[in-house]
Amino acid sequence: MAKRWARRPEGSTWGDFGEDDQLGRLNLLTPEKVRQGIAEVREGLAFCLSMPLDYPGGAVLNPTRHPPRLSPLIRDGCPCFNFPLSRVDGRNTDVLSDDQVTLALQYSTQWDSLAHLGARFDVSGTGVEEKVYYNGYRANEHIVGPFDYRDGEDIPVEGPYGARALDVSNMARKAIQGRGVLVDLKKHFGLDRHYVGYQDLRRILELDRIVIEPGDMIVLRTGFAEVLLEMNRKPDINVLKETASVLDGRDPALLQWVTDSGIAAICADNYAVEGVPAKEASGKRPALPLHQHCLFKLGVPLAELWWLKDLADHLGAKDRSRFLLTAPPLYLPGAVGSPVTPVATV
Ligand code: UVW
Repeated sequence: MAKRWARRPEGSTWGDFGEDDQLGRLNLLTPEKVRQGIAEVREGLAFCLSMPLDYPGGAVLNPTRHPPRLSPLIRDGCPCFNFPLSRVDGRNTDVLSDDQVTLALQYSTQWDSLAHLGARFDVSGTGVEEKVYYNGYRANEHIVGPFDYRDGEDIPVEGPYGARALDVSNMARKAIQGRGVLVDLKKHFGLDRHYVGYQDLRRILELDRIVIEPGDMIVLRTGFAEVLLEMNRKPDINVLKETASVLDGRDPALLQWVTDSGIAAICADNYAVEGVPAKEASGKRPALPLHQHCLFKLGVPLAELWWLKDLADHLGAKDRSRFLLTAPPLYLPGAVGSPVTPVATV
């Protein structure tokens, strides 16, 4: 197959894992890395790292993402909840409930796949920018939505819509398991909003004697989800905007650390891992610089709104940071994001 790109973004990993790679740094979750994760299981305790999926509540954190709507399936015109199967056959003794959900896939505890964010980039080397994603997969050809958004006109595109490459099904098949390393930002910065740059991170890793190796998944506890949970599905956006640490996506040294460290994924308990809005920057620039660096350039998936309090408190009390992390997304072909019920085992 011909390469999809003649030029790759500076500092990217495109092609490093293969011309048609769709996993990015998740390739570093090797059998050896899974064994390293399993070697961290000493107590046999498992922690659920998901919020209830009807949190944050409302459509306040992101006005386009609404809470899940559950409803009974309809069976022979009747809502199938507590449905007596004697209506099908008088001899049946069963009572059946069966349901469905309309769910914004990134509403709550979630993964961003590599199809979540791309960029305009001159992949062909012709001087014309195209809309592309990790490893040169293209908007409208591989990531297909109802419109080809051109400057000045929106051209309808035929469905079916969804991601035909880089979607979460790649991550599900990979089964995302390996060594997680918890970094407790809340312990150092408290619950006030703080943009964490490379110097902050380096200092915390040193102070807490945390060693991160290539292929590890870094898991950042900021305390954001803890404040959110206390709001009991009625989030106060004015408080949340000022709550907890976020990574500073405009810090080039931090982005370089993500590159150099070889981490396979970044997971956090806050809204978007990085600060949204990102710090001011002039000229043409990404609105979500860490997303662009990780999802588009490096192939490092991001995970957000995880529940990390119980794990962080436990590891902190034991002076530990490493654990076995198991976090496959839904095996839902075409989806660009996915709810996840991550499990930490220590
Ligand atoms: C944004 O799109 C702002 O963040 P997320 O990664 O939650 O989708």
